[in-house]
Amino acid sequence: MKTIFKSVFVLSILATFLISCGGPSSKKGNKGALSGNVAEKVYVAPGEHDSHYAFISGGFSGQLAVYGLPSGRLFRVIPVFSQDPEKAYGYSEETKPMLNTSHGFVPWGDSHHPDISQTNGSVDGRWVFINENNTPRVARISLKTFETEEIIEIPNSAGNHSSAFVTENSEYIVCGTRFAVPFPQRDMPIKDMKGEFKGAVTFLSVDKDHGNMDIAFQLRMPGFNYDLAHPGRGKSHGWFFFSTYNTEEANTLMEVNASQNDKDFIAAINWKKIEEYVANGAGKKMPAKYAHNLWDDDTHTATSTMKKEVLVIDPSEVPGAIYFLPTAKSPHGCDVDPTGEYIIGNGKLAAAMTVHSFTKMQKAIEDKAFDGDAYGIPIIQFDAVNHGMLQQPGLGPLHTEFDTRGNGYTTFFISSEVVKWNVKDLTVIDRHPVYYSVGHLMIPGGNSRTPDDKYLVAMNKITKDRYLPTGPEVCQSAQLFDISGEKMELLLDFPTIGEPHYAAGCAAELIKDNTTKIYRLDDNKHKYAVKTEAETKVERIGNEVHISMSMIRSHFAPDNIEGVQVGDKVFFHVTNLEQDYDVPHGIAMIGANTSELLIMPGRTTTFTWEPKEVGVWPFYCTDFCSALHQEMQGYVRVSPKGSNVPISYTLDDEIPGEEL
Ligand code: K7E
Ligand code: CUA
Repeated sequence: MKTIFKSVFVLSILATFLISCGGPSSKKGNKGALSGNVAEKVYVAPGEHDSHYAFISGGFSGQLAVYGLPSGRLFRVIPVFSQDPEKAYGYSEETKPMLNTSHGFVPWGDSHHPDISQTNGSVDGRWVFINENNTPRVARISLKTFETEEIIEIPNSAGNHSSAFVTENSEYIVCGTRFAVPFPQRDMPIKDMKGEFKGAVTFLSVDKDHGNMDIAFQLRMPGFNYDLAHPGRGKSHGWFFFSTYNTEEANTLMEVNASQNDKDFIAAINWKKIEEYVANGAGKKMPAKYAHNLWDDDTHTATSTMKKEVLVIDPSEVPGAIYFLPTAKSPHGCDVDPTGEYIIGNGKLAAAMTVHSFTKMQKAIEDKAFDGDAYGIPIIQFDAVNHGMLQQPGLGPLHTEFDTRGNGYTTFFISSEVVKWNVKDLTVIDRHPVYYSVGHLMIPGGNSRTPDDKYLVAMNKITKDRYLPTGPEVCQSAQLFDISGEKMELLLDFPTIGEPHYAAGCAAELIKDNTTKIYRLDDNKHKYAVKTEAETKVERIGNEVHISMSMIRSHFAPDNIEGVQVGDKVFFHVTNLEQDYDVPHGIAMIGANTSELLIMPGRTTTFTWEPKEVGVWPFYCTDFCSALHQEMQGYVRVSPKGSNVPISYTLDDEIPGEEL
């Protein structure tokens, strides 16, 4: 009863705060913050570079946006899980396979947690991984090209939320299901879920050289909701920690251990030990259907392969590899400090935050200091694993990041603040309001042994009066803090695209000198690539017309095409012959139901057009590429179906390649 009362109390506080958006929101702005001194700290002079990259998730936009810090300037939106007509992602024939799933072509996704690949416990700037929550997937984005190179679907999962967090040598990326579901899926009464539904926790392996992902194994965990996760590091490398919530199953657990019923669990998973079990034959291959989509940088084309089975392991097969750590209450974030010693449960509905000790955990396992089990998984006694509680830190803790000086920084959604505290001593050092209802926060190099002690970005759900109004929907926003001193200093507000759930950041040096500037034409192995204008051509195959076209400042070859008929399906395979940095061309065709193409130097891309009316129809370059950009245009003549106008094509009245 007492527990229920407490929950109701906390929930009603939550409701009150949500309605009034109280606390700091009632105070107007923070005008003093932008004194000259502070403005200088975020001022990046024209032509200068920012010192850090920030990759901020787009949430329901499905994408990942790239910002500079400290300026907060938006550089690019990388399309990942959603179609993007600006870049033709998910529209061009080459990129459509990236969005294939076991449910067919899915044009949208919900991206949450980006994480940068790591080597020796530090971010290495090679790839960003990011999860998709709705149709469970994980994507890998190249930090050379800033393009999505791979997407793998996660079977037996539903709401891939505790993902895509990376271990300290990028051995694995994890995916924990947010929703417990029948595993494998089947038709069954929902009311019988208890004990019947399961929670898939999936480990994706990452190829050391190319980053390619594969499902190494999938744990069929009890049917809790696996909300967030972080890897062990340093001394706890080899372990992964997942927060869980789910009231229904918590009620079931009351039978297992009645004294723990106001706590959920952090699941501690020893993946190194599970690797050994797998090497010795643990697990069963189970039928499953999931898409694995891979971009090929030689052919400039993605392929989608439907995979058919997955290695499933039940916890009973791997004794000594999985434990539950009781954690107050309905924890959201599950965070591990840079030393790997402290595991923090951000209990949304708890008055105090749980800090567990890895050293104590190991001792407790050795001593078998257990408090029963949940579905066969030992529950470690709370006092045997708990380092201590951070008392009264704020209301509604969600996420914690760290610096290298022993401090944690936690966001409080309800009291709208970031709180700095000493992780070992469990003392609050500083608190600073944010505007408003903060979710995640990010310190560049977070989720590693070597976070950067300079900046902190708070990602806020509500903006209210912070910016010029834009109708009922106000943009979401991020706030930049300087954390180099004892007190946090608010430096800057900047708007974000979509909902910023989480972000990953690193020093610009790690990335900026490795960036791809062009694609070498000589290396282009696209089936319809042309290396010179002489190779361009137009071919009819039944009712398909394939145009192998080139583009270079400032014309298309060919630029006049005849012999196309109503009812044809016309493929524009277009190669950008430029070999200079930053000279893309675009191409758009009147009435095409796809999008324009934006084609980088040396690359070949395809769109389709199905002309519905006879006439002479123009196409043009969509990217202002030279002083003669407006002249970069051409025509396609469309004749009636069955017409005897032959296929012909020219540039300046000549067939391309002849006497040009
Ligand atoms: Cu927004 Cu990490 Cu999906 Cu918390 S989650 S806020
Ligand atoms: Cu090419 Cu504009």
